[in-house]
Amino acid sequence: MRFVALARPWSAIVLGILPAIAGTALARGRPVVDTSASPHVQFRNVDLDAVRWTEGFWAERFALCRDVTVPALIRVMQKPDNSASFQNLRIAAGLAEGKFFGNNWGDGDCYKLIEALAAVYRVTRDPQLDRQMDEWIEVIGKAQAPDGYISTQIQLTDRQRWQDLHFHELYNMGHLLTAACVHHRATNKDNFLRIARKLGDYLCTVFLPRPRELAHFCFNPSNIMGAVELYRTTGERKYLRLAQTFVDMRGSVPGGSDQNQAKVPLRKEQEAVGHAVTAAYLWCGAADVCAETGEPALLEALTRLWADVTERKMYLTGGTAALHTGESDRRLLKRGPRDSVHEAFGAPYQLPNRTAYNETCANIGHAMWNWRMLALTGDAKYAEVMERVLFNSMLSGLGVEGKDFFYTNPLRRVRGVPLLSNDSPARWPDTTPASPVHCFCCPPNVARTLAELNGWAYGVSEDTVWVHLFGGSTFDDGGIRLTQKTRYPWDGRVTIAIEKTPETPWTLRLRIPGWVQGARLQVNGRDAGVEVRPQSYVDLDRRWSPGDTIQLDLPMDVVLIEAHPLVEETRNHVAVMRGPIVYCLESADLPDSVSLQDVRLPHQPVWQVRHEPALLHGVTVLETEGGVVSRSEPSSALYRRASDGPAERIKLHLIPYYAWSNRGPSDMTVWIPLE
Ligand code: FUB
Ligand code: ZN
Repeated sequence: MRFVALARPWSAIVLGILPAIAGTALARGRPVVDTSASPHVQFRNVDLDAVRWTEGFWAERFALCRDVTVPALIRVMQKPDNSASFQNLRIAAGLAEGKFFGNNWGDGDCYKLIEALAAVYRVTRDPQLDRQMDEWIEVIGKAQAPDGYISTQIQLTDRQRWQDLHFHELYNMGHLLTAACVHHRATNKDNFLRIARKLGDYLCTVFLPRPRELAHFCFNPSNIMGAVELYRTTGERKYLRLAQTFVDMRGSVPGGSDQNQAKVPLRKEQEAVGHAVTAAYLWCGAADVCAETGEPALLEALTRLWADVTERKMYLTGGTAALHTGESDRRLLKRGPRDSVHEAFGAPYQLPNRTAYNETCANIGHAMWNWRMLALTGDAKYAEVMERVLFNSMLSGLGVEGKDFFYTNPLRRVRGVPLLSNDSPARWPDTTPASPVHCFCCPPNVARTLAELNGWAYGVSEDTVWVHLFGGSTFDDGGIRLTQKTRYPWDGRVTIAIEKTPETPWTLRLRIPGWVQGARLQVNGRDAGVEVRPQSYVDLDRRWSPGDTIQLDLPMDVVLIEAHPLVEETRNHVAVMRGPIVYCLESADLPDSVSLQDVRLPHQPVWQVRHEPALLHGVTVLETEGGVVSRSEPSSALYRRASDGPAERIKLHLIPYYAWSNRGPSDMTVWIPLE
């Protein structure tokens, strides 16, 4: 059977009607990650404008991103004293006077913002965004060296090219390549893509010969994703070879470090170690390569690492970096000393709450990787993790007002206890120059993710439309149009109406989340007659008619979660989830006289579930009764006689974890001790 929407450019290419023409800037597919011609994926991502959020949770976040986050970032990232600033590119372009300011990866963060603008523009067609992008692209073009190189932290200082991987040249360049491809797909313009090709050609001359001294080059490898996307946009296979080369070279000679996954070649790696952002970007890039080549060894390595992360090293929120600093803890690899690591995976089951690092970028990278693994395998377990991150550890990086940001995302906060590196007592606002963390990588990363998320929600394969994410939306690929209505994640009812359909049969493939019990699926008011298993995709295969409706009911019970007993920090604690949302207890919801440390949860709480539209931009809160322990001895004692148990009963009011720290400085905990 042929896929129904043959008019789309991607299907034409898949079917060989529209050959990819080497050397031309052919706008092939228009998704953010363009798998439209990738031979080794189970579904193809959809065009950015094929899906619109219409109402509800993700529509509200897209609007917040469009109306608040993106304008705030445009303003702050033009300030010369921001640690990621377009000013460096202006100086390199000869359009401004001054010295390089900021961190080594600021250019990359500017390109991420352009990517966010392009994705918003694809939906809104706001000419002001188009003009803003053109203005920046002109500057970037002028800043680019005649041979294609561009990285202002080198060009504006006395540093030489390719001397130190920590200078982040390839990180910056990788984000340029990706942003240029997304810009091209969003605008159909070539101005940024021309710069990207010139850069890609330069990188081919440097890296395709595989110079041994550059084996581990690049601390944070966004360049792999960028090179694959450039291949997908242009059809030029040398860019795919470039991406493969980056994967092959890393760890290929002695001297690399676990800190950035350069000690062991990826195909041989058994354990997730080191910096959680560099890991996620490496694995995303490798998954992109795999989508083009289908190489089994690469897929096996990624599958192995995914199991190590999700079975032993991931937080309940989907956050992935336990350590601010530490050592790479290897239980399987016996050779060599352990390496110092920071912002990194911990040992198996080492998941501290108050000192968790969980950088917003690492969490986003983890979601991006799971989205790619989902495409490679079609296995719902990856969508599960992707959604866990999106609702919890990605969104916690952004304040509910849309313009303040967390860099680290711990699962507990206790005021008065010293903060660790890059923690901040509250989200830092867009009005300060990257203070207090001097790093601006996370804000534009959140912005581009929210701007592009409509492109993650659905997928298409032959005669099949996949629904990965629930949210009020329309899907329209030319041949099929459907409307999804839901209040998810606050309510588990999802209604899909078929509005336009070909006369031939096709399959609607719906994701059933892993947390659900007793899901029901109906078509036109009658039981769909298919097995609805948690953590799977269920197929509705039939000849559809306009007006057909599908109703999926996902009961949203409040569930107590416990961790594996080897997670020391959560022994005898539970966390609370409802649907995909992880909840927390925040001091703002406790009487002043009660310390959050003293609160206990009963073993079988009775929950009241209430939606509060005016609280924290609209959240569903959970209420129950809990206990507060009394202290007969001073609470400052390191060790003391255990209390007899809770003395006082109080009402506990839990909010979604992502919404904490929006009501002033507070204590917060996800894991709560049991009575
Ligand atoms: O490597 C570039 C950025 O710096 C990463 O996104 C952050 O983790 C920080 O290390
Ligand atoms: Zn970051």
